[in-house]
Amino acid sequence: MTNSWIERLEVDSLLGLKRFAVLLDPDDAPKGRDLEKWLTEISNSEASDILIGGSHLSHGNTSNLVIAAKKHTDLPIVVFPGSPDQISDKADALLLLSLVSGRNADLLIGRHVEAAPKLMAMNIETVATAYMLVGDGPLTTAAYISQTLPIPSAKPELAVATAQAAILLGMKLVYLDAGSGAGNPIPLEVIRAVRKAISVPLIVGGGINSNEEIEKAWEAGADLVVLGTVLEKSLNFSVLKPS
Ligand code: 1GP
Repeated sequence: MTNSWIERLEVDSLLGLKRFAVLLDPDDAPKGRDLEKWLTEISNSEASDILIGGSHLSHGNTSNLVIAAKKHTDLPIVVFPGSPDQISDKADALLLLSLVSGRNADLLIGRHVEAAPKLMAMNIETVATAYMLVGDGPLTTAAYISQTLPIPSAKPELAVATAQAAILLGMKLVYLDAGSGAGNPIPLEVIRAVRKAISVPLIVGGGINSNEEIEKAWEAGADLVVLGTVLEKSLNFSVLKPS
């Protein structure tokens, strides 16, 4: 029997069972009854997972949102932390992100050293994740906050070499992110090239706004597509329906 979140994603990836996750940003997520209604709607949708976290929080609290969300959904809740203070042992898993597209040592190993003693003392599944920002549109919060340059969209070979290096370093998952609210999603050629080069599960997110874009990302090789901004603005899945 497979129990861990990453094992289930690995199995789905092998079987070609495509998934999508809703990302809740603790700064912008609804509260109280609205949160309850939204989580019920997410649970009744075809969403497979809920991600919680953000690259920059002004007032939101990841741990509190995880606790609130757990009361209203049985979907797996995975922390997508922008910093060690977003760690929560109430979630089902935590993506231990290394920003391998950048050269900011703090986000490659520094924050992990800070977080490791806390994580080791917690009973939470951590998933070593190669987090890659890709894109050349307007500056995203993720690129600004991380003070890193994304991989250029027109250089799939750079994305491939970066993902391969991460796999050789033992990472279990690759997350290609155009950045929250990005003008353009990750180019399909980049998804295809990375998919061909690696066999671990592949997450794709950033700037995905429609069912058509979800399907295209899946067809190109994404196993799990993440939707944040588009649903956060409307709290309604009908915005994803083709017009
Ligand atoms: C951001 O991949 C996620 O890290 C989701 O992006 O908010 O643009 O959907 P959006």
